[in-house]
Amino acid sequence: MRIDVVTIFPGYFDALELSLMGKARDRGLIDLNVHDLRDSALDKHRTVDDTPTGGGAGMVMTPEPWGHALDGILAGEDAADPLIIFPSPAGDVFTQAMARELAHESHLVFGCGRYEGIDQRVFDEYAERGRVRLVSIGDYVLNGGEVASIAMIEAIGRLLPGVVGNPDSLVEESHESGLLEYPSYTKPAEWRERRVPDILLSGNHAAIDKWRHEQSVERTRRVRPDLLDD
Ligand code: JCK
Repeated sequence: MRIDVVTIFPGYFDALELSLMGKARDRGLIDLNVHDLRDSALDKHRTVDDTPTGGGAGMVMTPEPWGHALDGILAGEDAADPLIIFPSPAGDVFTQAMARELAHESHLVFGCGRYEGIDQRVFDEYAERGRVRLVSIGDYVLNGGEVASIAMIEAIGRLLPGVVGNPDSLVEESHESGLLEYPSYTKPAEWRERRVPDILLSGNHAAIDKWRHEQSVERTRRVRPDLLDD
């Protein structure tokens, strides 16, 4: 999968070089390209924002640098191939189901806004020329699209075949209980007078599976009853 990111803060994406994504990249599974939007600015001050037309607080990202940056990334691409994702508080909410869909894409482009957001005509232009989605990672306010893009890239990246070290963990997930995870334990069997539940030391795998399922259901009922509604 090819991933392009357009941002005024390329340094945020250094986090993706670490661990999981670094491996995926080394193995040629993810081709991540981070572009500094300011390199597409027209003036010597590399300006990317201006006052909101019609008035109001804050600044809005101007369309010209976005047009230049995105045209460069999309040059020579079939318009149907890349999917441009703009993280936005006004977007569809990102879910595991959406991550699974996006993991089938061959080329994702993340456009990271800042300030009060991006001039509407940028979305309109690229939606007319190809595929565009506005996506939110949840109902809280961030300062820009970078952290949202990193969360989405990590969630999508770990679903690509060969990315996660232990494929069993994805097989388990793919059973898709829709439940929260059961509590996990490792060695030692006793720590600060806290024992690992006896059942997990019993060697009875049917009983362990049943116990874990019950723990998942109980935890979901307590913390996220909305997940049990369907
Ligand atoms: C992209 C700029 C900052 C902050 C105005 C929004 C009522 C507009 C996001 N889950 C998420 N939360 N925030 C973002 C996100 C924030 C962004 C940008 C994504 C670009 N900002 C900003 C406040 C507003 N308010 C609610 C008015 C922009 C995602 N994904």
